[in-house]
Amino acid sequence: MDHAADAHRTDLMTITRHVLNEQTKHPESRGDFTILLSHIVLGCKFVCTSVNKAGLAKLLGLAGEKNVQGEDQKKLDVLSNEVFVKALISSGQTCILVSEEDEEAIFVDPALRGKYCVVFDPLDGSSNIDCGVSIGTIFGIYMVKDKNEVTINDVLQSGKNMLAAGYCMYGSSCTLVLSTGSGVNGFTLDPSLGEFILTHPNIKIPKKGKIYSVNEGNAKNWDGPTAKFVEKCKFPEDGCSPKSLRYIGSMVADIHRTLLYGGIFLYPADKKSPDGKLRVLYEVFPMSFLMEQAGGQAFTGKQRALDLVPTNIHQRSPIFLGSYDDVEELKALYAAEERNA
Ligand code: AFP
Repeated sequence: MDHAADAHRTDLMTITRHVLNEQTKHPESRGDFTILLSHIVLGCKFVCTSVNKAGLAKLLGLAGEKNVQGEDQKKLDVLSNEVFVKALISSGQTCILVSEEDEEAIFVDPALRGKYCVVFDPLDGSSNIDCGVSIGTIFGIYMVKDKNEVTINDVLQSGKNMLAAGYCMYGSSCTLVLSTGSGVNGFTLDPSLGEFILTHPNIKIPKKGKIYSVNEGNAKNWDGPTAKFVEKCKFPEDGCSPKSLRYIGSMVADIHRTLLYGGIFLYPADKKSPDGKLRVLYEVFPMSFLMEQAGGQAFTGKQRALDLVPTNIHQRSPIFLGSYDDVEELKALYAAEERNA
């Protein structure tokens, strides 16, 4: 019997145990973050279960449609939003919530307020639900200075002020990837235990990758540097092999692959959408935070993504993120264009 392997199998590092271990590095902390995270984890487990049985439970389809009992059906993204909003408020640790699903920010009732702001997309990639492609929840966490005097500016901060960020991917397995600012760790849900177990400790993105990931259908509207970069991926000038193209169209799944295998994910500006498509607060920032924590880079075409300061909660930005060297190559093309302008 391999006792070492057996000890490893039976010494389960759950996400809560991991965060409590991290907490011991901050003697001043009182466990508030651990409580908040356990409520986020609960939301992820609920959404995971709902995604898995969506077809059976007839959760698919448009919000407002009636099911066979004549009851109003909630679309999965609407349901997921409700679950996260309620889980976050009931944690007693939040003061402002910004969700992709809600036009306005939610200011938590003062009696239930804590010191954290959570920005999130409860079910990103929802156009993929009906065909069973991986989708996910994305979240970022800020802390307010004074929970009794919160304003919208507490969330309109640059991404580098985030305390933590993560995503949960609902795919062939349910994987939660988290950074609290000291590296990136991945946890997989063990459905029999109902616990997320550390399966991907200290994720580091390869320095250079062999994959590029972009919606090439938009190519006719790209700017010069993006078009040149993608051309170089296909027809490298340095004798290297061309890169492979992989694009799922579900940011969580595309970023998860990029983190693990390396490469670059691009959602550039184009002539039709000068600000790109992806939202700064709950798509660009959390993924950029994770990418930097894993040793990669995130760039908007003009600046480091985490240096952006959004002026509205649903603002969009172009984004390029992935392996350090690949993003560096793209940055050089933008710099060259600026020099020649
Ligand atoms: P949906 O939530 O509408 O499916 O959009 C998904 C998404 O916000 C992000 O997850 C993808 O990376 C991106 O949009 C895909 O956009 P395109 O369909 O324009 O390629």
